[in-house]
Amino acid sequence: MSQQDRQDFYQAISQHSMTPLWEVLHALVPAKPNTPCRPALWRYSDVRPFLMQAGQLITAEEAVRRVLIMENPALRGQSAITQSLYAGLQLILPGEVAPSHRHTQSALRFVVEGHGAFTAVNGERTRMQPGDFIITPSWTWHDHGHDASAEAGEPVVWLDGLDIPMLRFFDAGFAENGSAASQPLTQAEGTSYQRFGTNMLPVRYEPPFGQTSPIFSYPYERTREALHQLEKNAPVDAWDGVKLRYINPATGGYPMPTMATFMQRLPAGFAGQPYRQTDGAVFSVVEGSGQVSIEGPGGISEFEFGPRDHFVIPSWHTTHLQSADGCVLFSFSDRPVHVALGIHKEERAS
Ligand code: 1HN
Repeated sequence: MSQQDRQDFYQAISQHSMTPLWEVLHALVPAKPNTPCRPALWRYSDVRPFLMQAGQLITAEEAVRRVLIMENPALRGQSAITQSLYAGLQLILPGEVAPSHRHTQSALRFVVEGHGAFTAVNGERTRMQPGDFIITPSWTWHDHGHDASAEAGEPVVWLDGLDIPMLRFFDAGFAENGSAASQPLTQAEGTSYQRFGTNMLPVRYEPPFGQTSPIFSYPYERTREALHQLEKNAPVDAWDGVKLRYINPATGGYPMPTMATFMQRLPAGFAGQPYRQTDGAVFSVVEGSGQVSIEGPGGISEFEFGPRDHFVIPSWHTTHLQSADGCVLFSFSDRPVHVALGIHKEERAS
């Protein structure tokens, strides 16, 4: 058989929508993860002026969600920061409303700057303060607003993390618009936190949001205090510094079925050991500054980061974190899915 015979054969079976496995086998089962994603950094000093310009171009109401999507440079046009995750920066201005809707995609908010905004989830509002981690569970009504006056109020910006590419992959997306711009409120602000957020649960606990955490706002104040005390009083991990994961308090598991969230403090002078993990992760810098080096098939990327910068570490890229002055980093990834499928892998080298 000649090469030409093979090509003719491929052509013939192609007419019947078939293709030979032996030509693609290596690419289908690579020796190690071979993501097309690249490391990338979005400096807030570059991004913020564009966000404020967007605020002049379109209202939150007209846009429905006024967001600048952070696209992985290797996945342009796909609204994806990794193969499975979406990330964007959303702006809401004093007096604005982002109207009520719901969808099967789960969302997380991480507040980047400003005061005066709130979000409502299934009839309860929570205020959004910088550093707060807030959840919109799958298929819950949600709208956002900003109730300060236009003169006194300030812009509020948050990071949106959604599992959009994952649900697109599964063809499992549904969405619906609300009948009113702002949903009716049926619970006092703080009710969920009081019920589920004080290391206690109602006696006859029924999960209000299925597999998603019943707490939908995790205030920064408490997280920050915990990290600072642990840095002073407990051993610091050589790879992560002081790193905690957010939990669903009813299960101890991840706060959402598709996304894990973390907050970590790198002490001043921290020079982290290298690690890699299969779950690509998106970072939001909360306080302080540092450097990250990210090595993958495309070479090494080195980023200097400061407050409100965002960066992405793709799957199985070797990462070192460093900080001369200390810093606090929020991050999220698709780890719960890796763990549920039994394919999560992490390597910590020294
Ligand atoms: C969405 O509902 C929000 O509720 C943000 O703030 C970003 C991106 C795609 C689809 C829905 C929000 C979104 C989104």
